Amino acid sequence: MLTRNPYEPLRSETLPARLGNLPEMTGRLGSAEGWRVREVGDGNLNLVFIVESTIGSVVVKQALPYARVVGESWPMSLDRAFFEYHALTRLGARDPGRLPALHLFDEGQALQIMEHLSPHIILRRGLIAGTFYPALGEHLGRYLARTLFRGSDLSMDTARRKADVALFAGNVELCGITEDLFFTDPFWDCPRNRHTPALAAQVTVVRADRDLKLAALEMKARFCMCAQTLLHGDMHTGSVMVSDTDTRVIDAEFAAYGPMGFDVGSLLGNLWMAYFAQAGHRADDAGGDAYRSWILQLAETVWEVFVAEFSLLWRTERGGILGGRELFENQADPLGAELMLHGLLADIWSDALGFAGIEMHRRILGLAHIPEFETIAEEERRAACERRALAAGRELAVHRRAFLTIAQVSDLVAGIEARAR
Ligand code: SR1
Ligand code: MG
Repeated sequence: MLTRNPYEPLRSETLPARLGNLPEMTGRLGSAEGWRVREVGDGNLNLVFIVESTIGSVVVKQALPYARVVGESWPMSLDRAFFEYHALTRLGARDPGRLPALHLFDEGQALQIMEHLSPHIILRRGLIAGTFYPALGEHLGRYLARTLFRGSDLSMDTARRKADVALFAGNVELCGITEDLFFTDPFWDCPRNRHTPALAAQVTVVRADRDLKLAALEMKARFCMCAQTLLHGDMHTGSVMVSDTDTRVIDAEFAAYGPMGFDVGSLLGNLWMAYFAQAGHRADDAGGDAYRSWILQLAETVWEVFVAEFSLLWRTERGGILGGRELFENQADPLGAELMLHGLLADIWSDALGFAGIEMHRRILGLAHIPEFETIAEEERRAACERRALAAGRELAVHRRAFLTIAQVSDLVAGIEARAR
């Protein structure tokens, strides 16, 4: 049995011998002699292997005892695999079919054997390549509404909710990473940070910007103090896999209880960064306008579908601790419930914009950058794209309560891009 052995990181060469007696592997791939193994992890933390044979394929994901993006000088516990497993089962049940199927979780080896999504690719790569995904906005809007609603007090009873909050409160290491890397590091001269050298002047301005730093700490307070629902916790476009017709959400190891707007804003912020990166990806910007418009439309669809689905769940499924039907519907006052929904959606929206604005700073000025910008080889060109994203991010973070509709955000983003040309 795998679990009786002490933890040891897998290597492509050792994987068949170590996993070759597991029925979860042989049942899908046949005997280990015929397996082909590739390590494909390009995230910041874990090993990811694709294992294929002539009859099937699986993904094997294993946590490392350090942060891969930095190396062994940043030790980490293996606990994140445990939290990812528990998050995967919950999020998968709340929006069935939107996460990969889990075949086996081995806590001792910090290892998961999962469905190999094929022909899917990481959404970031598709956005860099300029690929259109017609159903993506609907899928992601519904996923966000279903998981955030069903993981909250609007759906869960007291006993389940308290047990879950206690369980995920243990994910301290990854929560701590988000607290520092997202909300604090980018706004001071933290040694972990890096930025495109041509942004030096901009960086000085950011770190002296009291209103922006205030917004960062206000959003940090929301993240730390508002245990509203079970979040994915790292809901960026590198945590989404896409094919022409399908969308899957992966990598939930940062799961924690937090404000609903965090997952929504992380995703929207990454879409707006993908928008600003477009000018860096095509020498003559051929087709750039059409693709940029599509990204703005995608962000709008995500939010609009989120609102529609969340409202539907509110009207048809609301129960749990915060159901409140005794006070409204059961007293022939459905308007009261609608007013409560309206207020909650307004709070999620302003939170989402605040988190989006901070995400747009930390991906440019902090430790963990994104391929949308990193793959723009020419420094001045990359810096120009990043400056626009920072300008939009500041507006969103500082003035998050002034944007009443997502169309206003699209106007902001498109206006910054147009003025730069
Ligand atoms: C040390 S981990 C850095 C980042 O990678 C993950 O994907 C999260 O976004 C985290 O902030
Ligand atoms: Mg990840």
